[in-house]
Amino acid sequence: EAVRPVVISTWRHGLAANDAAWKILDAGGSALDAAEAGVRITEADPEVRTVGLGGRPDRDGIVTLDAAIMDGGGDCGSVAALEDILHPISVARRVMEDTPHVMIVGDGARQFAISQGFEPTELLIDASRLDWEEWKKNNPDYRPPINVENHDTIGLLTLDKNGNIAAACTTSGAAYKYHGRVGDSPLIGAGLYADDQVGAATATGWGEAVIRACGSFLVVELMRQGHSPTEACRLAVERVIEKNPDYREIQVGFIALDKQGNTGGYCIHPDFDYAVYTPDGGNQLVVPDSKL
Ligand code: SD4
Repeated sequence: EAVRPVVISTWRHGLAANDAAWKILDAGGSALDAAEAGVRITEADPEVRTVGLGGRPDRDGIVTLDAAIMDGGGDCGSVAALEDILHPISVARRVMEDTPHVMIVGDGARQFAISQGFEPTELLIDASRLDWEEWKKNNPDYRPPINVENHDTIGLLTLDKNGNIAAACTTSGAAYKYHGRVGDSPLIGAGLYADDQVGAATATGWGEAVIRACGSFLVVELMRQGHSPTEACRLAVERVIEKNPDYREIQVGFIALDKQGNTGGYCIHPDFDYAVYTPDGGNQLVVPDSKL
């Protein structure tokens, strides 16, 4: 018996994103519209210091954003290293729908966004600028920190009343990264993947480790082979561990949704949580099992 609709998203800030996505699904809207609307809440929230407005800058003090969106039919769009635009997820959707391309980066992405009517906005808030100035003082070697806290992307997966699936992922990336660094989040198959035949997955944590394992694609393929969402996430974390000998220093978490509406997640370190919205359970925070 399939459960519909369903929304699942990463971290505690996923609760507010789920609410926005749920409104659309409950009214009969599409998985794709709901995924976009959900993560726009997080992008616009300056209290979330890892996504959109208020996101931590790179080591040069510049906020650069990565985002991607995918529908279960296979269509997808993404932007990376985008500056000055409040809603990168909506720019990613325009790349998907209004260009022959999948991915546009850097200054080209900014120009594309402006040509589509997006207004340039200052994304660096005072609190994030002050943190960065403090970080610079204490890090004369000017290298981004690798640790278990440097994360909190929002990735959000939706299943609509018609059984269609979508995924969205948006982030300011690793704090104090090299200028121009791109993480897993805007890479189709790494930061997210969706397939109406199977389900969808998204990742959070140290993006380099997720990229090495093609993380989200791997989760979906494991579900295709018959694994439950949680088991698929656990096996993908095992693969990440194989490919990243430094895994004790980093966090990686996956969440997944299958086409029947089952959800799950798994991570390396125990500090990860995610939000699930179902017709029976309402909107709830879930703490998954972890490797360590
Ligand atoms: C990245 N996966 O850019 C993202 C980081 C993250 O908040 O989860 N950031 O590596």
